[in-house]
Parts: sequence; C-alpha cells; structure tokens
Amino acid sequence: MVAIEVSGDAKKVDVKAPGKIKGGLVQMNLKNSSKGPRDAQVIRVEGEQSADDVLKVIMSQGGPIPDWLQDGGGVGETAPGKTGSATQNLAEGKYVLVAAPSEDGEPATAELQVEGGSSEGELPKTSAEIVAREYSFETKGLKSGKNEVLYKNEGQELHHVVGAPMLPGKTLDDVKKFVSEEGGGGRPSGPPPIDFENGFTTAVTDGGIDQVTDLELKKGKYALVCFIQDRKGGPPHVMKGMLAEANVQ
Ligand SMILES: [Cu+2]
Repeated sequence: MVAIEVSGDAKKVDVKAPGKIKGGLVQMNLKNSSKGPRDAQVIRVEGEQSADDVLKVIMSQGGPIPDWLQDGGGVGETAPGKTGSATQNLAEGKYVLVAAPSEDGEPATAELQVEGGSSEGELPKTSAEIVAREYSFETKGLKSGKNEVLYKNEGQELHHVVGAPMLPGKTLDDVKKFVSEEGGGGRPSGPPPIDFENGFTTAVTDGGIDQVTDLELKKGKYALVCFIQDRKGGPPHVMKGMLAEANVQ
C-alpha cells in the first residue's frame, strides 16, 4: 500500500508520498486533507525529464503528449476529508506524482521511484466495469452507493472518465452542446445539464492500463465524458464523440 496525502488550500497544494516503493500490484490511497477535491496522477517518465517537464505537458491544453510520458494512473478526484483508492500494476521506473489544485494554480509534484523485482499481480474482482477506447465508453454493473470499479483503457490513446448525473429531462446532446461551447472557448448558454457537484473523475491512464478504483454513485443516468487529447495533440476526445450515457441501478 502506498499512502499519499495532499493538503493546502484552493490555490496551493502540498503532496506527501514515499520516495521509493516496490512495483507490481500496488494499492494507492489518497488522503485528502485539503479543503477542495484533489487527485493524484501517477505518471511514468522514460528518460531524464523532470517533474517540471511533466507539468509543461499537463498544462499545455491540447498539445502533444510525448512518448517519454508513459503509463499513467493514480487516484482520481477525491472529496475533501476523504480517502480515495486505486489499485493497479506499476512497472519499474521513475514516476512523477501530480496533484492539481481545484482553482487556477500550479499543481504540486513529488518523485516516486518504483523498484522492480515483483511480477504483475491480479486485480481484485469487481462486478462493475468501465471500458474506455477511441472514442467511446462501455459500462456494466454500476450501482448506487460505493462501487469498486474496474476501469480499463483498451485503446491506444490516454483516457480518463469524467462522470456526472444528468439533470432531469436532459440528454447527451445537451451535454455535448454544453461541453463543446465551453471547450471551444465560448460561453456555455444556460445552466449545465449535468450535476458536476455529484460527479467523479478517474485518473488519466494510458492504453493497456487497468485499475480498480472506488466510485461513489447515485441511482440514475450519468453522462461519461473524456477531455484528454490524442498523443499527437488536438481537441479533447469529447469533440470526437467520446461521451456516453451510463445507467446506475
Ligand atoms: Cu479520451
């Protein structure tokens, strides 16, 4: 188990994590001691690039994602005062951990060395599943309350899942229209068609990465959206149709 803790306020984040861990199947727990929602992205770096180089890519908004930035994963958005958890296999290597503030501001980083010697382990069995690929989502077994969800990236590109309950009477077309206006730099017309407050965001993962993570869900229809761009750069995947409706039983 790897214990990660984030603290700080809305504009500044501090992150504490062990500098060195053993690879293989790893459960990452993110304790959020700050006042806003926080995540902890775990990114493998193949080369001499620094945490600042990783941040430049993350802040580039639609820019290319270089090949030295690999794997990805970590713990998705966790509410203040809560501990979020994700379990996945971590290969040997140098990782940069990134925790973003909820408002504009510089994310905090920490370096994490993953030492090898352990083989890949099997993920815990779950009944709920979200599969991401270019450019769609597939879900099964999502239910209200706390879910252990297998989140699989079966594509070639990096993806994440941003999910939020759809407001009564709203459709996926309304969601697409809303995020396109926002993503296109325009001002969204009218109130959002989804309940962001009760939404979730998983970690960003590379193609071929599977993780099991905790999601707290409400019964009803959810909109699932991906805002990550292709490795070569370009628009967020939602603009290529990567949005779907999921039914939480
Ligand atoms: Cu995507």
